Amino acid sequence: MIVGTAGHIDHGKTALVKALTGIDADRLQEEKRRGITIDLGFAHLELPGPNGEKLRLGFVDVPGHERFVRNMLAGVGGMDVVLFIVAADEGVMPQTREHFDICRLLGIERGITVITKSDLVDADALASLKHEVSAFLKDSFLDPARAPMIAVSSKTGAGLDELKSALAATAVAASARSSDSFLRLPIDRVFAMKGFGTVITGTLIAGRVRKEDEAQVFPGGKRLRVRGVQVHDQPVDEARAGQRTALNLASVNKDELARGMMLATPGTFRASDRIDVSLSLLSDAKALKDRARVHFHCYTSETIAEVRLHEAKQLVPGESGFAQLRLTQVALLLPGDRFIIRQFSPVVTIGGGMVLDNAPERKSDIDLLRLFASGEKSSMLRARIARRVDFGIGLQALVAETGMRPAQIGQALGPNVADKSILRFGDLFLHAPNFFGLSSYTLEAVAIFHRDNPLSPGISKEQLREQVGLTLPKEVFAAVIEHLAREKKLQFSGELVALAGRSVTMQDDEAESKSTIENAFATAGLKVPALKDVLAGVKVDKVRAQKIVALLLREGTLIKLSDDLVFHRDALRGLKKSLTEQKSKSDKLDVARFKEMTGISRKYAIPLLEWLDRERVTRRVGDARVIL
Ligand SMILES: Nc1nc2c(ncn2[C@@H]2O[C@H](COP(=O)(O)OP(=O)(O)OP(=O)(O)O)[C@@H](O)[C@H]2O)c(=O)[nH]1
Ligand SMILES: [Mg+2]
Repeated sequence: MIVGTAGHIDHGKTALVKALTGIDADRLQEEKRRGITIDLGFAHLELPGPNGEKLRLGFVDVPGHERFVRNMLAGVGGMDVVLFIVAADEGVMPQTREHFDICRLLGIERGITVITKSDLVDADALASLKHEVSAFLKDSFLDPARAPMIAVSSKTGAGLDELKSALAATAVAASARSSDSFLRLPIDRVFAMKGFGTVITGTLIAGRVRKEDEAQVFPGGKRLRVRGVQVHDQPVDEARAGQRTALNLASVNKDELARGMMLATPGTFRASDRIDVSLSLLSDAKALKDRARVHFHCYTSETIAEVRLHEAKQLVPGESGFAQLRLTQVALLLPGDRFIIRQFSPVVTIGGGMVLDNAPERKSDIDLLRLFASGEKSSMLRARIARRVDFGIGLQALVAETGMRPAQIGQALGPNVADKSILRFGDLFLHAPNFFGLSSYTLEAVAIFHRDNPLSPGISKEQLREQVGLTLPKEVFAAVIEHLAREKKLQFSGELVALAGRSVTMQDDEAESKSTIENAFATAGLKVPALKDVLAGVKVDKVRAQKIVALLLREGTLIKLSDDLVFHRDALRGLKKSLTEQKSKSDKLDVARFKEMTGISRKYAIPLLEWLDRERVTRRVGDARVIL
């Protein structure tokens, strides 16, 4: 669990962390000198839980100064519980409001309101301040009706014990981050350590990381190896979600890494430069115009984004809507990630929201975004499949789009695959209506082919795929034609696809020509006529005559040895048979003896012998052949 501070400058955040943990989270020289926090500070504390268990809490202390809100934003993303701090002598101040807005917009669910410096005011003043703060927090996650409000003094120690037990109870009630999901670690510090090399730190927001693991850093995608893992300055075998984590990394230079990058499970995710989001504007912000530029903050990353509003020309203060953010710098973002936007200039927090889609289509669909926002997993997955229409979507891409584990996806889609509303081919998912649409389109394409090519027994699979759509994934096309074959709508013969039950339809003159050609070769034996002479004698035109020859070749009635040399199947069968019978008499066969035996000319003898070699009836040995 990560406990974080929030609140106005000088309200005693760092002093409180020190009073609770004994650790001074102001680690920079300049911070000590100026007496203010500039960047994130870290501490940790072990507390007895309400049921006697040991709670290990990591602390992130943030700066209150308005100029360092961006540093505050880099720390707040990993917080599970916030200590919301208001000084008793000052009450609600500008960054009290801004930090409160940020916590709300980020959807932080648990917290404790801590009134600090209670030693500086009397009981009456404290009571009226509590009243003021309660009114301020009304209806929020910190509303005193549901979250504790405790007055403390870091100076005298008053209220600290009460705060510790409230903290233990709150931490136990907060839901733990998932260690079972893929690793994501937003980097908040990078430094080089003598004898160690590059070290990064961050709050592990999801998954786990072990020594010797490989990880990938976004943006950039560089792969690195984890040499060592520490949690709260102690070496450990494994760090888990919700822990402050330091990693010693191999194969990377300090200069290649920076705050804002994210370490993740390798080979799983893609960085995006466009995200569809739900966006809320604070009620005291100015209206947000379509195409406005804003500062975008998510976890430790920040970049400039252009807002494209999906529903209106502007977003009114206090309202929410769907938008696309076009990021200047790509980032690894997943649905459910919360972010903050700040006005381009002057820089103040104006709103925030949630990532809904890291792989938007060219044109975003509001109904789809509404569905994504609802958070219902299996209908969200179905919609992600359906929007890829005929192409379907692979498991890998679904993982990258959702951050869900492959097994989780398989499980969530199980009922849909079972009732065949979603079809699964290997790792590819397709929406059933698209599949059936493709099937009837394919069937139609085959029918059209038959209509245009009555003398052809079928269309080749490759040609059919071109007809249906070359960009279609191979698996989808294969699944479609196999499905149609199972349904007995298509039949295959080798590479050819035909409508089931379909045979070549011939007109009378074509049928007559077919037998003329066949007879010419059947009666010629091995002394075959030239093909063109045979074709010259048929009734049909040249184009149709060629098609009939192609048909005879495909059927196997005629066999082609070279361009103008064609034999009837029976003649070649006879030749093979007589050669096999010759075998016992003499196993050597030269061209002269072959000619004498078959009575054919040299012109035909050579191609025939070569054909016999190919057919493994004979094998060439020097100038002669052996019969096999
Ligand atoms: N009397 C009194 N003084 C306090 C108490 N807590 C903090 N202070 C003083 O208030 C000043 C500011 O305290 P910090 O803890 O640095 O305040 P902060 O909220 O961390 O300030 P930033 O990090 O700069 O936003 C210091 O001089 C503290 O000694 C308290 O409970 N009682
Ligand atoms: Mg401080």
